[in-house]
Amino acid sequence: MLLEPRDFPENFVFGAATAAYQIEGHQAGGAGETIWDHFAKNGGTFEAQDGALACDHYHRFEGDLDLMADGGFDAYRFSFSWARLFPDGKNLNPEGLAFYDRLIDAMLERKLRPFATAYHWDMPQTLGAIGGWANRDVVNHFGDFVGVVAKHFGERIESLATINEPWCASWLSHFIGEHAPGLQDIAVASKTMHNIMLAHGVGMEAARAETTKPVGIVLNFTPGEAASDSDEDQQALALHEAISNEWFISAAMRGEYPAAALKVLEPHMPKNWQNDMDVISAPIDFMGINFYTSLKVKHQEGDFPNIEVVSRGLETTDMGWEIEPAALGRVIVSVASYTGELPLYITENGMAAVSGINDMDRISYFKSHTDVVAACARQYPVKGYFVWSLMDNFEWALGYSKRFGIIHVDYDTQVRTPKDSYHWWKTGLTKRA
Ligand code: IFM
Repeated sequence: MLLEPRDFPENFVFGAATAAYQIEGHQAGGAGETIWDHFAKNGGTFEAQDGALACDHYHRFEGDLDLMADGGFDAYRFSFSWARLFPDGKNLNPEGLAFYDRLIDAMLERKLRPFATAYHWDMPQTLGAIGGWANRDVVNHFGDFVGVVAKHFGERIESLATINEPWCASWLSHFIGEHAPGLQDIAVASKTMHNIMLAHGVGMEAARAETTKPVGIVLNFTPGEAASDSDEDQQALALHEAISNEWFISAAMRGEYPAAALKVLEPHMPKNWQNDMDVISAPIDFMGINFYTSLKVKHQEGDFPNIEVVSRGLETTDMGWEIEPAALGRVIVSVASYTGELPLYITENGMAAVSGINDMDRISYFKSHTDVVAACARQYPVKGYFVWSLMDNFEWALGYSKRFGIIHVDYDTQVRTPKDSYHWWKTGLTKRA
């Protein structure tokens, strides 16, 4: 049941991941209102909770980084808050720059390699108010933000991902309506599905102009299987795959959107979207894979998208997500069929649990998933793995009700307590020395 680092290739990177809005505490340091503050205020989150204080990482990052370094991790995957750096979407906040200077210096002092993400969902509300990702101007503001990040921090970070999980920032937020801004509008959602990928492309250009470090994107994958061989169930599966998984990787790697999804989305997409595909598919240096779960789907009568998720009776996490480690292997094989020799990183993997400090269930989750990663890394260019998450944090629409951390956070006192899973990682990783 132990982590065996010698099962992984030499120089394999082990890290822990977080995201700015989920941990920093947005009330500090002159950050602007984000689309999530706005969404929370309007009842979009559990008990209207928001990221105003979160884990107060803004003031406590040194202790958090000490825990990570002491746990034997090599790298920290973090994100730059857009609304901290550009509170109104347009003007730079020097306090924001100074904060990330301190944070990156503190990582480097501890020999933690900084793996950065530009957009992990904290869009300034001023830009949300003009349509967010449905408005092409916002894409240009995003390019300016990435340019500043790459210019100021570019040579001190290990790599920069433009966008984290574009499916969540587009479909989940504008069609399913679970994430900010909470819309359920196919016309708006279709525009965001394209514009978020254009933002990736524009972000790539802006970053390339300012840094020589690797630049890429982080996608989430939820592979499906069909409930039966019937045409209807197979179609449900094809649509699920096209919208959730293939849309983003196919655009970034091949400059094409999958036909099954395009058929539905195209009537609503921005005019002349085809002209953007070269920008969207400009070469990247790495691909990040976020993986949590897989699904069985069947046809559902009624409204589009006519997909019902059916239980396979597998064990579930506290998110209700079924646990199928082998599906991570299928994702790696499928991603590599698009990316070839490009370095791949498992940029997020982990589980929400109610088990508290003695989180044996989380240890089994990590063990079963890292075994799959180790096996795949013998055949595919998988270069690293990041635990989601370093510590309990603001789980978006579910507020603080779900705990993904390997470190427990008491939100009343901000006391951090490493869980058994933290010690499991530490025992495995420190063997390497
Ligand atoms: O907490 C999120 C993270 O921000 C993005 N990926 C999935 C995690 C768990 O839901």
